[in-house]
Amino acid sequence: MMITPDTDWISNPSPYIILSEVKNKDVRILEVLGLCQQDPVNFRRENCSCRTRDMLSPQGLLYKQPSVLKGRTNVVTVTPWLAPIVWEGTFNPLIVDSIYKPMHLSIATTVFAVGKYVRFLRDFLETAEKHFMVDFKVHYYIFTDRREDVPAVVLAPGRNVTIIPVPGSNRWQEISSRRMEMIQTAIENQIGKEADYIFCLDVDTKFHGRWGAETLSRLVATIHPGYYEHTHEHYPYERRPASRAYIPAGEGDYYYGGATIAGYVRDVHKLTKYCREQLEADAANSIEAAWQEESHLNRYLLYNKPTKILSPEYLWQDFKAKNNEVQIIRFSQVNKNYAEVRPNVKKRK
Ligand code: UD2
Repeated sequence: MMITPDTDWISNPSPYIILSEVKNKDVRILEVLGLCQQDPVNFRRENCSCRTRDMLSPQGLLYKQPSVLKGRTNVVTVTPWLAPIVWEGTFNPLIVDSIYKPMHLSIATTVFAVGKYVRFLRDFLETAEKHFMVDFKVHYYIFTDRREDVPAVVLAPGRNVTIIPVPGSNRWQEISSRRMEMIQTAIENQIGKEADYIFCLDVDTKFHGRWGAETLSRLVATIHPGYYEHTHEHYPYERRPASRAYIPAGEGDYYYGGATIAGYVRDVHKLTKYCREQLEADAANSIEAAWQEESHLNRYLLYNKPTKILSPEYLWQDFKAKNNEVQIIRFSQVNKNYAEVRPNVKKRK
């Protein structure tokens, strides 16, 4: 059975790699073997190949020897399901870059700038060019209803922008939630054919420090800066059983922010599709989860554990004072006048 030049899929079945490569009869054999699932998106083989790449590090690279005994002690750096939690001091950028930069990965980055939020785009893009996935091919997908207000920002070679027109809305909750559906559709139409990884980011933000390949993984979530010191009974989970985002008391890991979701394109596609379906099911029952798509995201991630978690260094809020755990703020939500920028107002968390 001729399937793929590498055999990693056997130990780590990856149906999307297989589907695009094999002839119909091989797909049938794989279905019988339980290795093949149908998916609406025809992901190219090379889009998914990142998982099978070797972690090659060049000979002669000199760096501080990693220790088995010494490391960060004032924060937890691994989850109970053994996913890393990325903090300053847990990775060596030199090693990470030496492994990932030669892979020539394509990184899709979605950002929504609808209505007055278009004003945040310039700072977002300019600071991203300084700090975000520097030296990688980054394709920004800007979803906006104000194409004419998208600023011209000089991008480094290999980086480009596509503007995707979207309708406005008079409810900010709808704009924020609808991102799930629109990202899902954009992956199916375009991003799935182009990118290895995808980052979905809030626009009312700025980068302040390195955000590099240490953030790459299959399914990446970020701990919300407002709740990392709290236990789950204090999380703003959706607590009404009538909502599809419901999380019963007693359950919970971390509270994840809706501002940064990332991973392999196919895994983020699965997540956005799930959230979109749950949002629609809630809407059909005239219910809106406490924090819209973020509530559905938190439910999804409770039962579909992320493979890597970004610490609050990767999602801070400008109004919060820096503290001992957070040695560097890499990405932060700017202070905004909610009453002024939103078409309708709701108190922030
Ligand atoms: C939180 C989340 C956000 C989202 C929201 C709940 C963090 C730090 N932020 O932020 O990701 O989950 O709760 O729905 O975790 N937008 C527009 N135009 C608008 C309104 C929103 O373009 O009029 C877009 C924009 O990209 C913005 C994003 O939607 O960054 C989220 O909206 P927000 O920043 O107003 O939501 P916020 O601050 O409550």
